[in-house]
Amino acid sequence: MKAHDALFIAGGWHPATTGDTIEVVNPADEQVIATVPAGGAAEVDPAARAARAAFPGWAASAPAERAALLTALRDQLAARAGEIAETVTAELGAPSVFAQKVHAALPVAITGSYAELAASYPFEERVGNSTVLHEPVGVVAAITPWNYPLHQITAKVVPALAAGCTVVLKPAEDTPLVAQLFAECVEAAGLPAGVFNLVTGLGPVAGQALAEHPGTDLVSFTGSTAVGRKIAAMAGAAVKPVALELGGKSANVILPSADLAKAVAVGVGNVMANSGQTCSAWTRMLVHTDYYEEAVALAAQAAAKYATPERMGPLVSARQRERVRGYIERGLAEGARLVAGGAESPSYAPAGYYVQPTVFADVTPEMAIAQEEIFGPVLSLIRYRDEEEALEIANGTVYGLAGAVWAGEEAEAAAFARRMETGQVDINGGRFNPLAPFGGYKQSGIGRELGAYGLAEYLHTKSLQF
Ligand code: TXE
Repeated sequence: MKAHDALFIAGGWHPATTGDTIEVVNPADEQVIATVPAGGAAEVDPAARAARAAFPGWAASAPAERAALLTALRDQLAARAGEIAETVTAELGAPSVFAQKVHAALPVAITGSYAELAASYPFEERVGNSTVLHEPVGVVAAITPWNYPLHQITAKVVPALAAGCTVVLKPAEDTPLVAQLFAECVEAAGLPAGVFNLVTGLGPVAGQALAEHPGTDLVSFTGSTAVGRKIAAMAGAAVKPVALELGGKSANVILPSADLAKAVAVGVGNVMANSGQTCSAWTRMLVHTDYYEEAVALAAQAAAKYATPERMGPLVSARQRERVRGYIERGLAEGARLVAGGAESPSYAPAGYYVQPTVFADVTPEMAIAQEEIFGPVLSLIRYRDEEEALEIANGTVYGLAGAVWAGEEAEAAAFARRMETGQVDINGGRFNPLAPFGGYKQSGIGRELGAYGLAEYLHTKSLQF
């Protein structure tokens, strides 16, 4: 795996001052595949200054010009999709088909959608006797996680650039290689120097220095609730706006009129995708008591089909595997019934941070496995007696990121979805829409990503009265 021993600042690759490095490990075989620089405050500062210096010119550029450059960036990402997929497989462990279809393809679609939006967005509107201007907020500090490493980068960086902001990115230390590839694509697309800067490094060092830097005007963070809370507290003290995409514990509500077999099969697939490392995953399956045992049997069968390295990769790190195993053991200790998988390593994976696709039945709403984000391939089936109880359980966590509802008629499912305290609900399976807003209610976060909603996060609103 090719890696840069440098950071991308002010349009060029520069070595880190300390010489500190981070080892990148392939989670499928536990081998070190590359090292990248571990930047700190000494690297964040010039990156933030470069972004500041580039801001006036980029902010004043015509939206059509930014659109053209983002189209060029999309083309670069598309041209290098194979290499991107291989890189995500190497540093995250994603099976190659999933890496191609999701990890490499989604960022191309999203970058394309913002290239179009940049050209058509109403940056200026007339409201009565006022002209309302939507102006870029300035220098954006983007801090991203490892679970969908390139998607998380494009979902922040591209709308920020479309809005006219400049960016310093601190990607997750587990998956810095695809971030370096992204920087190469930015360079090749011909974006002006300093508009995008990359500082690889550790969260509490480079991440914190970036979030706290007085030269960054907004922090956009995706990751754990614990770190999100720290960033929000720091930003609160500095009166700096934040956008936070945090955890989830989404409910998949299967109403009695639904096609049970389909709802269970799609629901299990949703949880097992990306080895369960998806913030929006439908980790709680809510089934009416009359259909409950049938759903348990279907879910156990469906989960067993994911127990191959081609269908399910490892978790990202040894630390993440320990977290997930801890939750499986906690589920057993709390009295949940294990119907598929378990905490032991799967027999097909002698090395690597694998866990088995796991299903728990007889989960009650107050159990830790029904309340806390596990971030692994673990599904909890919860029983309900009537719709009101289903709603209470669905809304009964501190999170509210996503969810699903299944019913015989879409209208019935949608009526239930309207009462859910959550940011995005798939009706009878739904279909991904890159223009639809994505983000959380309650402790799942602040702000929205994707589409015009994601672009608006990076804009100030100014009004001129006539
Ligand atoms: O996240 P962290 P971790 C959840 C999921 C997972 C758990 C832990 O439940 O099991 O979080 O994952 C940077 N100041 N999600 O430990 O630490 C860090 O370098 C500034 C949900 O990997 O929050 C990385 O770039 N930045 C999730 C990013 O924050 C800091 C995706 C995320 O890492 C920092 C990932 C600090 N003090 C995990 N400390 C989702 N919502 O999709 C760390 N970072």
